[in-house]
Amino acid sequence: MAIAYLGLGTNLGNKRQNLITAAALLAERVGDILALSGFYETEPWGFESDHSFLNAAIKLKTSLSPSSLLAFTQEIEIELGRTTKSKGFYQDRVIDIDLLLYDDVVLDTADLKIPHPLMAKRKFVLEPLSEIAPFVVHPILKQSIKDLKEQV
Ligand code: PH2
Ligand code: MG
Ligand code: MG
Repeated sequence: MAIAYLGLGTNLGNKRQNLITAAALLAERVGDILALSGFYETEPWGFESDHSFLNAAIKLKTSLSPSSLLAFTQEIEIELGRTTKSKGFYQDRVIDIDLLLYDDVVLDTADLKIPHPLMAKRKFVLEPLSEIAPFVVHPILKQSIKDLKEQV
């Protein structure tokens, strides 16, 4: 069993419902949800949009490997109506589920990088994550999530 942390974001449709549905499908298919953060309204980061985001973080206990976990999260994104993946630029989306941390695993493949390469730069990730994992240490930066949050 592994402990994984996921970041969820949505800025289209019924955002609250999108997060709740995504969490329910994750609980059904990928493992037990051990913690769910509050929902944070955030401004679009890295692109211009009239639609604000709702962001959250989830702590999950799973027997899936990182790549299987990625496959399940991508399937859930598509089921919830996600049409396009960001390719070089960001776009509005119904749901985005990002794999942030997976135990102390460091992985750098074409399809999947863990920890999420941009997590330490993103307040919309660190704020919900530090609510449920303040003392978890980033396996590359060797700093706690709480400390990282205070630096962005
Ligand atoms: N996700 C992005 C890019 N920008 N901004 C906010 N506020 N929330 C997000 O989830 C988000 C973003 C890429 O996945
Ligand atoms: Mg993302
Ligand atoms: Mg994503």
